[in-house]
Amino acid sequence: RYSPSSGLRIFSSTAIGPTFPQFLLASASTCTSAQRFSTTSKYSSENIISSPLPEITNKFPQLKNYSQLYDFSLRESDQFWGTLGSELLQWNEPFTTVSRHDHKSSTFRWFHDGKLNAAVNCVDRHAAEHPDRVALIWERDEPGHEQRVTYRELQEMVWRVAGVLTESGVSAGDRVAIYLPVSPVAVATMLGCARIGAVHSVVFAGFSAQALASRIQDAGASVLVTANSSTRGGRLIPLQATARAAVALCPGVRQVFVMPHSPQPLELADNEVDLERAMSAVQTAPPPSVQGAEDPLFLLYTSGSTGKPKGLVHTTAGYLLYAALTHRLVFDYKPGDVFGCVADIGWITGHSYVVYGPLLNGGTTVLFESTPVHPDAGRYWETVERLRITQFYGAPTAIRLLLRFGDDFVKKYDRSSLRVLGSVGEPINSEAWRWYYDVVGDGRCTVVDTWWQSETGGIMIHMTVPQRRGSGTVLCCAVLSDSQGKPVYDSGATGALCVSSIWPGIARTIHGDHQRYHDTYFAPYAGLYFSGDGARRDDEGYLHITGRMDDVINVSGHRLGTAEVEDVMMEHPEVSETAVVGCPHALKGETIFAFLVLKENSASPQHKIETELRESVKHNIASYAVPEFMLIAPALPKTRSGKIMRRLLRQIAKGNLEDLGDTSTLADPAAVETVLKLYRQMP
Ligand code: 6R9
Repeated sequence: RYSPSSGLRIFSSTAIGPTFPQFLLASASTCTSAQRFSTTSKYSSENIISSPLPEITNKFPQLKNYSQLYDFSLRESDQFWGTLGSELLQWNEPFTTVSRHDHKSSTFRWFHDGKLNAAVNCVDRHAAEHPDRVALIWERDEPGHEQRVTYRELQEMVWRVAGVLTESGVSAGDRVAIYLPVSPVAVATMLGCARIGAVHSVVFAGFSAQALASRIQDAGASVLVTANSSTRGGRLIPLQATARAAVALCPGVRQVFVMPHSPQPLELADNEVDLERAMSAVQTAPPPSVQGAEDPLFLLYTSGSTGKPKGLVHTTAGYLLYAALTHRLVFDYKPGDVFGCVADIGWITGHSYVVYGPLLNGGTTVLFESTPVHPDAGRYWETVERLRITQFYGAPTAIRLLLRFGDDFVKKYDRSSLRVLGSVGEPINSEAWRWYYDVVGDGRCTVVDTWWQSETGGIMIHMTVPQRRGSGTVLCCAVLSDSQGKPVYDSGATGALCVSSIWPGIARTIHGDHQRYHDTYFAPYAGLYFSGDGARRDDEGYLHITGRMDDVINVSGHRLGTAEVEDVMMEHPEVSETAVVGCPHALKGETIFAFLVLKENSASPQHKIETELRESVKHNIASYAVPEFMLIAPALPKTRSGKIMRRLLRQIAKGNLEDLGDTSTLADPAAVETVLKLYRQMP
């Protein structure tokens, strides 16, 4: 029996770690993994993922099926990862030690005495073997203008960017900020950094100048790479203007490279250089820098539960191995495939499954610059037909949007090239899952829901339909933990979603704040990595993700800390208190509801203040962070110790006005009555 109704589920046999022997789980489960792997249903698929990989099975011939391999990966972790590390990556100096972890200080190291170069692994080794294979297909904003870049061409681009950066004084360990649309030059810049050992920090090109500036400052980047503008969904986005406003706040930036991305002639200020020109002037490519396995490869900022975004640090070999392996396993990648992940490179999904995973595997990857509805709701599927995409990887928010436009936009395009449909970023609801499976995939493709995070580097849990043959699921060990950090295996149990061992792709630290890294991920549950998500185990032992347990909300698959929005609104001179919560939204998954209290002396009309607040959030963070609802009240409900009762506000924002739970700890019950009254008056 399989019901796709509750988002992601995983095989429970995969949901254990080396520290928690399998029998613990088996005792709570009535059905063996062998039975589970053989389950069939309406949603079972003939066209199943056929992993394990030959690379793995050849190395471990004694392992007969996936679940044996999985157990082995936990029991003999170093042997497993060590073999794959030598097999899938090209090393300048081989490693002698697979893992060396210090749990007390949350210091984790993989392959630490090995040496390699990430760009060589992604590009040069493939350019040597199959120079004319297409590495990138740039699907530009306007359909029908795709551009193909072969491995030889990408190699030359990477060399040239590396040359430009070296000539401008960037060297190994320096941070380079990238504020570019999804494009070949963005990929070449990421890898150009990697070639010379510089650390890239890609900032989503939808972020505001303020948000860009704070990320540049936190990273200590001295160079920024941007474009004059870009177009998305037919709309011009003035990147250079935003970049200038950001750089004005960052005295540490000495040079800005501007890619002429749109046809308008470039206008350059003193500190700006035409990137294209600089690239063509490069005479010799700098040699690849031989990097330590644990040298940082990139920084990526993500929201946490406090106001300040965290600069996650991903290091070289472990991240690369994990991205490469999960890309092959989860998506059943085979040579000749055209991999279509439509994420922006500004997010971890773009890093791991637009850029690193597919290129490490010598694959062809699509760079999707447009939106799901430009010029109409058939865009994804028209692109699938034209580019013959074999794996499509997108977000539930887009699927929910598209299904409203009806089936015709899908059916008029040939989707016979597709084998796998992936979902990422948020829970996929039942309606969206069915439509993805039945309509987009014609009931023929494997739908794979993937749970992971910026912190994990790659996919941690994946659920396909129940399969006939044992096939790939997770290579890590997700466990459900109770509040004491004890794993729970009972059906119906809810708890914190944790990981019980250290995998190669985990972010190693938060830039400049290792204590925060330790406190956020390892302090809450001793001996476990805490994801911040909650989960429930069902009768069959599958885990269902129930959502964030902290003050992080998920708007259209974008992570956003409520404190980030509150911090911005508190800057308004007439605001004295704010509480931002998430509330369910049919398309976006969650949307933002802001409760506000104004200062006593506030004299401006409320609608004016609201407009100013919206502008300010857009200006300081990004458009997707702008609250959809605002409620200005004379006071917010607080506990006697003075804490805003967010739980209560979450209920109100959801419209659950009757069942507000225990309000006995409220300092002033009248405050909640007034908030309720105002809520009922909202349009
Ligand atoms: C890859 C990515 C991570 C958070 C994560 C969780 C949510 C991601 C999910 C999912 C339910 C899935 N999330 N995938 N929730 N089902 N398949 O999205 O990284 O931007 O860091 O967000 O997204 O809450 O903790 P990131």
